[in-house]
Order: sequence, then structure tokens, then C-alpha cells
Amino acid sequence: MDRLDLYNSAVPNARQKIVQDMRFYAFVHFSINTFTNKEWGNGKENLKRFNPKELDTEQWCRAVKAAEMKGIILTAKHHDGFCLWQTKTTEHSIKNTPYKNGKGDIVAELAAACKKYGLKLGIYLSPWDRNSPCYGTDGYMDFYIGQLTELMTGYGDIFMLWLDGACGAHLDGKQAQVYDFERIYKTALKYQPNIALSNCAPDIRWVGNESGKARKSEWNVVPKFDSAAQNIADAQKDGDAEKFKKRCTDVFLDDMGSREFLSGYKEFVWYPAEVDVSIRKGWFYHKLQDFTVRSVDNLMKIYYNSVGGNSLLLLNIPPDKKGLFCAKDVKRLEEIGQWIRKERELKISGIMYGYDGETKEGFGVQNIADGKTFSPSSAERESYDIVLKFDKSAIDRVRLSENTDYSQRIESFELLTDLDGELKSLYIGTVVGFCKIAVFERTETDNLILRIKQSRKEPYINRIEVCKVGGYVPKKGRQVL
Ligand code: FUL
Repeated sequence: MDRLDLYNSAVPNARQKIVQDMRFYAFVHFSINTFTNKEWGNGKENLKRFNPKELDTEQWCRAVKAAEMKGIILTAKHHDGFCLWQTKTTEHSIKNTPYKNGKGDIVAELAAACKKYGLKLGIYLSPWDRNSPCYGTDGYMDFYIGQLTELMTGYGDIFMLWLDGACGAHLDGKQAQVYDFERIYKTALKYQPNIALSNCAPDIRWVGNESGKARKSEWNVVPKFDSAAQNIADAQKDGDAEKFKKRCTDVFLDDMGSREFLSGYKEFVWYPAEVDVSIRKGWFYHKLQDFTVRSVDNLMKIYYNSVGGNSLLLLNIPPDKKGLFCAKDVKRLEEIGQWIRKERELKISGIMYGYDGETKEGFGVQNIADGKTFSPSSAERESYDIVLKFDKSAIDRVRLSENTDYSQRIESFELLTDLDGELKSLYIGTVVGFCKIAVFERTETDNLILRIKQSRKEPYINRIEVCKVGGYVPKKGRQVL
């Protein structure tokens, strides 16, 4: 096996593929912090304050669906240790609040609403727990696994377990916990075989910031770093940002997967990036931050940068004290959803010609978009051209995907068009992966050439969609050559 075959042998597992197909999903930070106006609670809060009188998980689902997101991850327990479900593991839970006279269960309410609206449910269960007396002792893992088991067995299918690495045990004068991550993963997978493990976990990689930025070239095939999860968690323990950066250089590197970078390593894994960001300044709701709700342009820029740049997008919307998403946030979600849907409707049909110029039967533009894979008739060559012909239209974007069962192979590509015998370059790109959206200058034409200039052996494309103008163009999001 040569080096390129070795890289190409890293492919997504079934659980990663489910999330890759979802691409865009929501985070909901809701807890006692919502009522105390904090981002990090200390675990000593008076639970009588928790009483979301109009809580409506269906309202959350409608808004999330309107934005074309495919699931919701709920903070079942944040760092303060307060549990939103009827747990047997602690008294620090919803049963000791006035909400529904202690009989409420917000995980159950959200699970039912997600089912009704066709959304997937994910769970955030903070490893760091500022309330549990056993945190930092040998007994804590049993306690945590007990909570995880309740959540994994009582609420139907869970698509993702989100393991936050944040920890400030020193703030409470406590010993930092050494987590048994293997045990956590095993427990989750035992009850939820389709669950993807994210953040301090092996399936989905934290992109390395919370501001909505993916790298210019986001690779899925990266070196197998040693116990990355524990590294991240350990590094966050003492809250020293510089130390944190040094200890988990892997998630902060600009280049995690180019051919040059990979040449220094021996083992490789499929590890797609997830961009987590809040629609507002904080992760939790604070009235004073109502003015910080991101603009449509900012959200669409994040969308094109992440979903359009081979990454997953996890967008947080925090409910207020009533237990509802605010009108402003709901409006934004509707607006971005409209743009996302509109782009899909602008897809042009036409005929596709293969690398050797021949028309591939059954591989019209439509068909390739339906998930069939276009593979080359002859293996290795200098560059691979695919030509699309369609009725003359003004176009300004192309949506591409590789069939990731063959790994992520494309390293460099260009979009061109033949204008009366003259080739005009429209876009110059690097990676494609499971989703690339290339937005370029409006051009009137009846053809498009996808030229794959460098790839790790022959590329396997399963989507080329040319779109007419009319889709969203972020202020700084169009490549002008
Ligand atoms: C961080 C946490 O400390 C924040 O409160 C939030 O949950 C964010 C998603 O992750 O590490």
C-alpha cells in the first residue's frame, strides 16, 4: 500500500456518515443559568428559581426546522450539575424545582417534540460537574455513567453525545477529574449503536474555536493523535489558555491534513470538523444580549464557511426564562432557512460529460445529485475534467461532494467555463470532501468544467450541482478571481 492508499483507507464509519448527511443542527443551552443570568453556574444555585412558565419544545423544533437544521442537542446537564430530566442519580435536578411541581422532564419533552417534527435528538452531558460531591474522586465515573445510562436508555434514539472538555475544577479548590473516556464511549455505544461521539471524542472533531470559523482547507483524514480527548480535557482543567493551546496543538493547527502534513505521521483516522457557535454572544440566554443576535449575513457567511467548507455546523439558540426562543432569533432562523431552500431550487439540470469526453449514460447532472458516484473510466491522469452542459443561464455557484466511502481525495480543483472558445476561470479551490459550496462571480454561460487538478488517486464525485443566480451571496463570501 503506498502513502496515498494509506490516506484513502481512512473512511467514515456509519455513525459519522449519519451526521455528515445532516450537516447542520442546533445546540440548545438551557439550565439554571438561564434564570441566574450566568454562563457557568457554580452548582450551588437555588433550584426554586427554575420555572420556565411557557416552555414549549415544539416552538424550538419549529424554529430549528425552519432553518433547515436536522437535529437538536440539549444541555441535559451543564457544568453546574443541574439535571433537566428525572434522574435517580442526584437531587440537583428538575424534580426539586417549581417547574410542573417537580414532575417535569425537559429531555422527555424535547424527545417527543423532535419525534413529532422529524428532528434528531442529541445530548450534551457535561463531564465537569460543580455540584456532585464525588467529582474528583474515584466514585465520579460511576455517577456519570449512571446519568449517561439514564439518558441513553430512556429517551429513544440519540444521534450525538457531546462531551465538553471545559473544566475549572481549580475554581472550586477541587482535584480535577481524570475521565474514563473509553467507558463513556462504550456505554453510549452499547445503548445507542448509531450515536456519534463529538468534541472530546473520536467521531467528530472540535474545529478549535467557538466563533464560527472553519479552516480554508478542512480535511477529514487527519493523523491519529494520542488520546486527543483526554488531552483536551486535561488541558482545560486549569483554565490556562496558553497551556491549553500548547497541549492540544492538534485541534489548533492551521493545517491538519494536507499531503505534506500527513507525511510526518504513520496512522490516520477519519475525523470531520464541527463548527460550534452561538446565534448570540453567550451560550445561555441573557436579556442584555438581545442586541447581539447575529445578522443574516453573518450567519450565512458562517454557513458557507462551515457547511460549504466540508464541516458540520452546530448553531446554538438559547431559550429565555419563559422557556422560548426569542422572536428575533426565530426570525433569523426563518430567514436563513429561506435562503438555504432557495439555493436548492436554483439547481440547473443538464448533461454531464466524463473525463474522456464521453457522455456517461445515467450520469446526468440530476443523477449525480441523487447520490450516484461518478468514478473515472481510467485511473490515474494529470487532471480530471468533468464538463456540464445546460441551457444558457446566469450562474454563480456550484455545490460539490465526494463519495466519502472512497475517503477524501480531492486536494485542488478549479471551476472554469468555455466562453466562445476561451476558458474563463470561475473559482479556485482546495478540498471538496462531503460538502463544498463554491460561490463565484455571476457569469452567463451554458457550460461548466470541473477540473480536478490534484487528488489522492482518482476522485469519486457524487454531486455536482450548478446553481442559477438568486441564492444568498455573503458580503465577503464570493471568490473573485
Ligand atoms: C464550552 C462551555 O464551557 C460553554 O459553557 C459551552 O457549553 C460551550 C459549547 O462549550 O466549553
